[in-house]
Amino acid sequence: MTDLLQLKDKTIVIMGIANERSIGWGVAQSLYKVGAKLVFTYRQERSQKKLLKLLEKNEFEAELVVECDVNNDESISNAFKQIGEKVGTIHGVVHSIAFAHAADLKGDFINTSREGYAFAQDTSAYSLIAVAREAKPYMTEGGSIIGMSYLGAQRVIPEYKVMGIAKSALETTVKYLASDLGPDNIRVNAISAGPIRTLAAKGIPSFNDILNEVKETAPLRRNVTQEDVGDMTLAMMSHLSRGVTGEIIYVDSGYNIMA
Ligand code: IMJ
Repeated sequence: MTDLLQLKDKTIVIMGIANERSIGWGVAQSLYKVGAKLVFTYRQERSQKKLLKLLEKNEFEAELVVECDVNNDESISNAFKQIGEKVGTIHGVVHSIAFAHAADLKGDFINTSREGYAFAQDTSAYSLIAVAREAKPYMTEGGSIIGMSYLGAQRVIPEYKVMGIAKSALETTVKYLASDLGPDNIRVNAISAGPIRTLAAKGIPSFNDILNEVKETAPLRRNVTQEDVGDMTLAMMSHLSRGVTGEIIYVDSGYNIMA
C-alpha cells in the first residue's frame, strides 16, 4: 500500500501548526507514517516552541523547522530558499493557515472594516499564491499543493463572516493556480473540512451547536477529525490522486450535500 502512494522520502512542507489540535498536525502524522520527509513552518515563537515539543514528544525527526510569516513576501522567499537549500526538491506543500482580526468575527458582517477585509484576504488567500510562487522553483519533479477551506466559502455560516470571503478567494485561487501549474505537473487542490475543535475555533460561541448540527444531519452522523483530514491530505499528496487538480474536496461527513 505504502508503495502505491510513492511518498517515501518525498519532501512535504507543512505550514500552520499552532498546537497538537491543529489540522496540520493531523496531516503531519498521516504523512510521517508513510515515510515522507517533513518540513514545518511557523510564524510565532510560541508556535515554534509548541511544534518542537510536539516533534520531540512524538519522536518525529523533522527535516527542517523554519520561520515563515505569510504576510511578508521576503519571509516567504527566505523560508523557501532555506528549504530548497536543505532538501533540494520539494514534492508537496500543505497550506493550513488562516487568520482574521477577532473584531471582524464579532458583531455584524456589514461592519467589516476595509483593513480587516484586506488582512483576512492577505493572510488566508493571497498567501497561497505567494507560497506557490516561491515553492515552484523547487518543485522540479511535479508535486501537490493543498489549501484548507471551509463550507463558509460557499454558504452563509453566520459566525464565519469575513473568513467566508477569504475562503471563497482561496477556493478560486486554487483553480487559477491549478491552471498555471498543471503544465509543470504540480497539482493544486483544497480540502473543505467540516468543523473541528482547534485553536482557530476557540471562542466561537455557537461552535458546539455547529458540531451538533453536523453530527445530527450529516450522512455519516459524526464530526470529522484531524486524522480524517490528515488521511485525505495524504491521498491528495500521493500518486493515487495524480489525475486530480483544481478541486475542492469535502471532508465533512457529507454535510455539504444536505439541504
Ligand atoms: C471560525 C470563526 C467563526 C466560525 C467558525 C470558525 N466555524 C469554524 C471555524 C464554524 C468551523 C474555524 N475555521 C474553519 C476557520 O477558518 C477559522 C479561522 C479563524 C479563526 C480565528 C479565531 C481567532 C482570531 N482570528 C481568527 N481568524 C481566523 O482572532
